Amino acid sequence: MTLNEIASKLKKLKNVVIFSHNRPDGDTIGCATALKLALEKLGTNVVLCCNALVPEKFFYIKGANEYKNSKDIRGEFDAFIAVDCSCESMFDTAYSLFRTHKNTFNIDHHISNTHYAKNNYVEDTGACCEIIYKLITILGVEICSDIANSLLLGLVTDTGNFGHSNATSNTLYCASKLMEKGANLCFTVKKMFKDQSRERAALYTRVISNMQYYLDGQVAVIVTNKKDLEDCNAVDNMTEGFIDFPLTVRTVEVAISLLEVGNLQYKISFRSKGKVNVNEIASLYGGGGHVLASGAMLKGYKEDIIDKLVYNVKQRL
Ligand SMILES: [Mn+2]
Repeated sequence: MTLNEIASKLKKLKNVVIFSHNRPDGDTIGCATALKLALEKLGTNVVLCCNALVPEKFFYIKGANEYKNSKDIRGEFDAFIAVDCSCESMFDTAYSLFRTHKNTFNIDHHISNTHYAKNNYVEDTGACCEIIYKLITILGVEICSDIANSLLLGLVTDTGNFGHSNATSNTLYCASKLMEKGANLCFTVKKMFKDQSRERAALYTRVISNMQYYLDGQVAVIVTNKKDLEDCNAVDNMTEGFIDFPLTVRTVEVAISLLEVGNLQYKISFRSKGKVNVNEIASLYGGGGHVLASGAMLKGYKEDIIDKLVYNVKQRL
């Protein structure tokens, strides 16, 4: 399906729910809030859904504090729309609501996308917000400063401040257009990367100081245990961005982060400098993402999980 076809279908809707993924990041929030504002300008009623708490640092974005849990969403809707969600599990428990609708949309930029909706549009862009920028342009909606700030948030966070290899000339073109429309780049970067709590800083130094190397330093692993969170008075969404540090070590080709989310259950994030396709590794465990950045959920003892994942990297180096 083309983006033009998606746009003409969206134009006919009067009442929709937009879904953001679990552990919401700047891209999924930027996409959802921007699309909400754009559809509202066309007269559509929009509800935002996410079954995880949205971190407060995103509340400067218009609409970011209006998300509802799927169990609180009732009534009739013309469609359900997912943004930046690559697969069913990325919705977490909200998928049980999403799957009930006959008219669903999946707008995403993950190459591992499973095309789980009735209407799917997947394009390999740096940030999903690049797709939403194009979509809003096709819809003919004037981009106001609120929409511009939402979309710039996604561009900045998913491309690591325009520094990851997924940042393209199109990413910068979009950013330039959004700044013309009133998006504040300096403020966005400060909010996302230069404004952390002391609790997060304490957790970061603790987790990083326990970093372990494998395969002659080609793999670096960091682990955030429940105990680390407790001792630092921190919450699990504060670990976002931790994985960037191990990858800065010269010898490291792949960085792996384990976050203890339950009893013998870990959320795994992978980052690669390019030699190893970490989307492949995440896919082995029902996860996915991008070639250089991916994630999965694994059960078991952390030592066993690390052994297994280091072995998976070794096979690909
Ligand atoms: Mn994204």
